Amino acid sequence: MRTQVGIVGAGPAGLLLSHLLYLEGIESVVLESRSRDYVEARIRAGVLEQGTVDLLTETGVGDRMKKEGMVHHGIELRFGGQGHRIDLHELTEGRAITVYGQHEVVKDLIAARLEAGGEVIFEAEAVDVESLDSQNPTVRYRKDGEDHELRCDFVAGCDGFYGVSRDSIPEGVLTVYERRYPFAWLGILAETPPSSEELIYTYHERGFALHSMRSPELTRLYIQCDPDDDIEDWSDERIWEELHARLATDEGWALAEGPIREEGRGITPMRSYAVEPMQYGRLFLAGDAAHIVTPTGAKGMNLAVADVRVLARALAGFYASGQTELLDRYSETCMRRVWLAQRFSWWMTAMLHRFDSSDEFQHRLQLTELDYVTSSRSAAKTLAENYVGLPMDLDLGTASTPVQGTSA
Ligand code: RFL
Ligand code: PHB
Repeated sequence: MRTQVGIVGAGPAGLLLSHLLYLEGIESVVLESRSRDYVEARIRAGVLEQGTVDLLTETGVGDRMKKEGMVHHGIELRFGGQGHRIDLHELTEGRAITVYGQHEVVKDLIAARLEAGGEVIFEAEAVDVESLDSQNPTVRYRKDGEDHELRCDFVAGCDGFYGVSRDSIPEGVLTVYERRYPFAWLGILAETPPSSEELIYTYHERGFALHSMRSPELTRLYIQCDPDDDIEDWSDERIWEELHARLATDEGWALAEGPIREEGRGITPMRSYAVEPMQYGRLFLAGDAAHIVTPTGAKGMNLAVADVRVLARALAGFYASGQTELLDRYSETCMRRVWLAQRFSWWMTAMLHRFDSSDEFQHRLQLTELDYVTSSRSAAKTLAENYVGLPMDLDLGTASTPVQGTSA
């Protein structure tokens, strides 16, 4: 089989890339190791930046998101038994975030691709990407117990952190940047209406907790736990007890309980990771295949979207004129946003998690950081402009383009 762009992975990065290329008249084939049902049910991210929402809307895949997504104009930071609202809307001249599950975005993109006659091959596991420095890179994959080859002009490695694309790059090419943290997140999805209209990020002596949501009937909750914890050791009672303790306020705020669904229950280790460059020959890495940010800044999926936006534009430039200028700058262009997101995610993580419970100095510093960020307008503005997402025109310029851009 032959196509112009072979895409490995049908997560947000791979599917959106295929959709954007289609709009540019460029053919692609998406290979996905899992089934359609599996990827459409996988509970992951929930917060879409303004720029992500705008892109999905402008490219015709935002109808359901507009109806079912929940627009949020603020978030709460909770510590010392008190809540403090960060007014994202007011601090960023009218920008906002939208709470809409990643699997819903995935469903919408799959539907759009299939409706347009696009090729998404499920249960097709890429095993290798070859001939990357030739004009005809090839993805070898297995489907129904048989070996197949997909020959392409370019390959997009959108196969997430555990995919095969990154490992196909010869040793010594990539510089790896990594940081691991001494904690993880335990996440649950509970069948109960959210107890607050907005997201609540809590710092507590017992550790971080996050109140989020998926719909008016479903609450998404996370607690900091030990990375070596076994999910079996976390009974429903223990999870609720910890959530109540960490999210409690002096005013007696009440957290509604509900049955915990099995889907979405899990422990995710915290990690920051990036490789550079995001390209080797005719292979381009995008999304989690190239970088992982800690989820505290809600940036992972949004970065995946920003990467493929840059890649689609660069590929469109190549097919229109034969020029490789934008493709050559792909990694450099993406890495600026990646590092800005790494910095913000790391900062949010450092401010909101309990590191060493015996380190009182650290604890007081974190409380002071929270005090500052919730009482200084400039500090709150810094948080807000990063949280709603740095402007998309960041990816058009050079390293000197201001991060506080003009696009609203
Ligand atoms: P994905 O979504 O992992 O998709 C990769 C796809 O590739 C497939 N695959 C292969 N296919 C073929 N052959 C192979 N050999 C393959 N190997 C893998 C996989 O099955 C999969 O379908 O990567 P992508 O597209 O780069 O998207 C990235 C996002 O999924 C990720 O960054 C976010 O989920 C991170 N994240 C969050 N991001 C946000 O923007 N906002 C949030 O609120 C947010 N919260 C989160 C998160 C991630 C979390 N976890 C579970 C890691 C909360 C959590 C708890
Ligand atoms: C989520 O709703 O899954 C979510 C929200 C905010 C985060 C991370 C995850 O920072």
